[in-house]
Amino acid sequence: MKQYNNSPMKTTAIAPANIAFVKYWGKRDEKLRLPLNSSLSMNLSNAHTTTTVAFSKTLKKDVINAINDSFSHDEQKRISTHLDRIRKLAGSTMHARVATKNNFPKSAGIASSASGFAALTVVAAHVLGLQLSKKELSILARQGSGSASRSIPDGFVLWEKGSKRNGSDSYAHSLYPATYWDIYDIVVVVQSTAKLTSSHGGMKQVRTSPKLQNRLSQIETTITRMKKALRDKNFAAFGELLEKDCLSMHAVMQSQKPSLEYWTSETHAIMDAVKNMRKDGLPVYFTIDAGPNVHVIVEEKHKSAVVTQLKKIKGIKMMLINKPAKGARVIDKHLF
Ligand code: 2P0
Repeated sequence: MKQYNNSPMKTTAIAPANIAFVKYWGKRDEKLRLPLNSSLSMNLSNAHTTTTVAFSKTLKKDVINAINDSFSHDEQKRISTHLDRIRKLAGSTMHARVATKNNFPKSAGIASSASGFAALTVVAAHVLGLQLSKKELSILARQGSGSASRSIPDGFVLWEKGSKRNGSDSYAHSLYPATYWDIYDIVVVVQSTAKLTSSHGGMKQVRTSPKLQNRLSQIETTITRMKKALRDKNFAAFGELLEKDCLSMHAVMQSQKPSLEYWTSETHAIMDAVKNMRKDGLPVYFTIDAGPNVHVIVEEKHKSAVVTQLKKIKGIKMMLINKPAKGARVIDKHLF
């Protein structure tokens, strides 16, 4: 790990959100955000965070500004704590001015912690002159938010759970670049209110689920099969695996104490519509995160037919169409 002497005073980075095809749900170490299982995801082209950071000797504390949005006190603290990790690595005591902006509306229900902490990690490390590898950046981003580790590498990504207690082997790497496969994630937004239980809070209760061990015992096999389906671009095999893993994670959530039930009647209606489209010969699959919105996964050649069918469902607020995207990177268009 080297430090440049003439590091820039101000830097900006952009990072995508991601959708997990094999989900992360549960930690073996809270503080280091080490997961119970490996997970596999795709970066999203139409949902990203841009963050500009400047460090200054004159600032008495971090000044954090969310453009078109606001951060709670706890969110500001979490960002400062993450900056502390990066300052410590760089041997710096300077505070930062931070501006951050999501291109997707908060109401889209897409978690911004993955794109947010990936962008913050890349920009702060760069502006403090740290020369970190993608692996080191992913490990660092993971400590801000687990899923942020997956927004560092490009395209289709595997986050290895690792086995070391210090987390030095729990990081994400790219399986294939964004251009590898023309598949789309149509985020079907049905609800725009903030969720009642955060992922972090929900995961704390994961061990109360009697279904957890069964899920964990299958997950390495699921990942091996999904990697094969990806390698072969076998969309049907890939889709069946991603749907099965989504249902397995939600079975764990629903059987936790207290039970976590994120689905609404609209969620069920979209799941049914996807199954019906399949019956009618359209290859299309769904996955759902810790919320009611449905991610509909389809190959490019069937995208418009699927969008047409989805538009007929009542209660849909909007659709965000994403293809695979590059990971976090420095850009030269600053927010201040
Ligand atoms: C995932 N989720 O794999 C799963 C699916 C939610 C459901 O990763 O506590 O916000 O910051 O490590 O990263 C959300 O987890 O949780 C998540 P923390 P994070 O995408």
